[in-house]
Amino acid sequence: MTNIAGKRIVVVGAGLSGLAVCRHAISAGADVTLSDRRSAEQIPGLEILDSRVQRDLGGHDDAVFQQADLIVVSPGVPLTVPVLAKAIDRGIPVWGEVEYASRHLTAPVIAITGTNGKSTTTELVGQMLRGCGKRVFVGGNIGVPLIEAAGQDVDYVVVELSSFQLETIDQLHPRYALMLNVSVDHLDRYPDMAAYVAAKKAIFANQTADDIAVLNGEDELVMAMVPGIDSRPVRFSSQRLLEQGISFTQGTIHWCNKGEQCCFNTDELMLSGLHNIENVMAALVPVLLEGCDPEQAWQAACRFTGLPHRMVLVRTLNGVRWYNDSKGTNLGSVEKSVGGLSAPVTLIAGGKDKGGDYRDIRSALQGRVTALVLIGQAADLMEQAWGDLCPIYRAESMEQAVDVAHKVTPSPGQVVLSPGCSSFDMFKSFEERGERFSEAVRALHGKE
Ligand code: UMA
Ligand code: ADP
Repeated sequence: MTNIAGKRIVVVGAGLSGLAVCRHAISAGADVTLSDRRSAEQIPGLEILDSRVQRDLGGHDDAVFQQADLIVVSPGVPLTVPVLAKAIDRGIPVWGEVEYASRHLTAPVIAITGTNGKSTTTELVGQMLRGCGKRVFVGGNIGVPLIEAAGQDVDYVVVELSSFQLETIDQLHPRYALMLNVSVDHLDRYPDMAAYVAAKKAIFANQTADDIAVLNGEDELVMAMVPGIDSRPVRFSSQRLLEQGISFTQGTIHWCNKGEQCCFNTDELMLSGLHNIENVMAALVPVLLEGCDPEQAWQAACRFTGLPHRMVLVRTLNGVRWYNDSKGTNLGSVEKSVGGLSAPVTLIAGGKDKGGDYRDIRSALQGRVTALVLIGQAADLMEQAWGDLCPIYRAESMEQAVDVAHKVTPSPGQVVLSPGCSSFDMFKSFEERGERFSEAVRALHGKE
């Protein structure tokens, strides 16, 4: 536990993470300044923040940063921001909100990362542990800052970690670190794929031989990390039966660990898709290794219907099924979502470009996607990459995109919003984007 009483702490970013750190640090007796490039009137929730927190708003004041004993940075703030880069050069410690939180936790940490499936797997681990009678905190990138776990009397802390959060850890030490998969994402923040992979790999940095690394045995980029990992690897595979680890073949998940074995019938799951079976397998590993009852854990997995905005069927109208996959924010997730559907599919995609190559998923779209409705900043790049696959339509708003999709999709057929981009060019968040889509779909007239 780190004593921060009397320390000068600068908290950077007044979003969920920054405001939560301010609340914690001020009540722990620190001298706290909140710094944000936005001005006070642009920051929701500032009016109820403790008045003892000093404010450096409408920009980041170099003088404030250079006098800090510790800087705690929000995940959305890159370390290349000049005031931060200068503070790092001068040797001032810069921690992320996750590192700061990890210094105030007492329960063992189960940490989940990967390019896709993090939130689903995090929620599954939480629900399975709770189904087995454990007291659990679930948070991190899933939407609840990790620092909220401080002081909670729980058996486990289950945390979803993004690459942004992993960039700024120092001593975070997960008992279990899950690496689900790695594919192209966030190349608008990282100079190249190697830098993104390195950020992800930091999840294992402080693990020792007593800890567990849960690894996707079929993912080359994940398995390439193994030589640098000191913890015990446990693999999962959706392609072949493993002698040790957890694997899926012919409708059954097999768990084999040091002579202990059990099987689970995946027809009982409400989640669909091979990717979700991978998520369930990864989630089962810490739960089973902690000695929880396999049957109780499995029943909890079977009750889980999935998180909002991940391939949710909004409605069926005139024989057309409308899916909201607004959380499909990178190409790997669009590939999985569209790959699970059969033609004819109208895909609504686009948003804020993250620097990947849209041609990478052409084979998943070809023969399935029969119309594309493009929105947002990435529309031109998508049209260049996919323009020859099917007819392309442009829309200026979500309502217009839904209207076009309604006109061009044959029945029976499917429409899916799986943008492959972040939402920030047109919406506040992926949640707002998904809600606007769902509302527009519900407003369409026709026969259910
Ligand atoms: N800001 C500055 N200076 C800068 C840049 C930003 O002051 O140079 C300020 C902004 O004005 C804003 C604040 O920083 O006021 C926002 O900080 P933030 O983006 O870290 O937002 P939080 O609300 O703290 O949310 C963060 C995560 N956001 C990001 O990583 C971008 C949330 O993940 C997470 O749920 C939350 O912490 C709690 O842990 C969201 C996300 O989009 C869902 N994550 C990415 C993803 O999943 O792809 C990684
Ligand atoms: P994350 O938190 O990593 O963004 P989510 O659990 O929110 O992941 O799922 C987002 C989208 O990613 C889903 O709608 C689905 O299309 C895709 N997805 C989920 N799990 C996986 C997986 N294991 N492998 C590849 N894609 C996945």
